[in-house]
Amino acid sequence: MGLLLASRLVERTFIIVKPDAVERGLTGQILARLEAKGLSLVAAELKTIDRATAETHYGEHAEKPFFGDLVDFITRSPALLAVVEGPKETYKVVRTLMGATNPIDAAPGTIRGDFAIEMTENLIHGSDSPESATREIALFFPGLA
Ligand code: IDP
Ligand code: MG
Repeated sequence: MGLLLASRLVERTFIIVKPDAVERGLTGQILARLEAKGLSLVAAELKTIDRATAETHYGEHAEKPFFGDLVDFITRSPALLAVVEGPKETYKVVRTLMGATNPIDAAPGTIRGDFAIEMTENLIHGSDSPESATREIALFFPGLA
């Protein structure tokens, strides 16, 4: 009974260890931080994201001036796509570990604060809400949804 109840508290979110991180050999360190925090890997795949999928994933930014550069960047070489889970508010746990979007503003101790220095190359994506997590997991890991 207790175990059954506990299992319902599991929440999943979606991350991308972006091409810059894979190119720089930071994948292991980034995943290690998420695991050390207490999150578990549910699925992971190293692949080059195709343009259409990138445009869907970043659809909220389609009208922004940096959209073309963002799609070029996220599709330029393999990225590590992954689903992680934790006991609650997993998306928020990941966002806290990531740090601010602009690495200039990201606090020391965060992934972006410690390893990145400029936009757009900020190493990691994490879903920004449970709803975004559901949408993004369905886009990248349809078998899990
Ligand atoms: P997030 O990754 O922290 O959720 P978003 O605002 O969703 O940030 O932006 C998505 C990605 O687009 C960022 O991670 C970054 O790579 C890129 N980006 C965001 N704002 C800018 C900008 O003003 N110039 C260039 N790239 C940007
Ligand atoms: Mg975002």
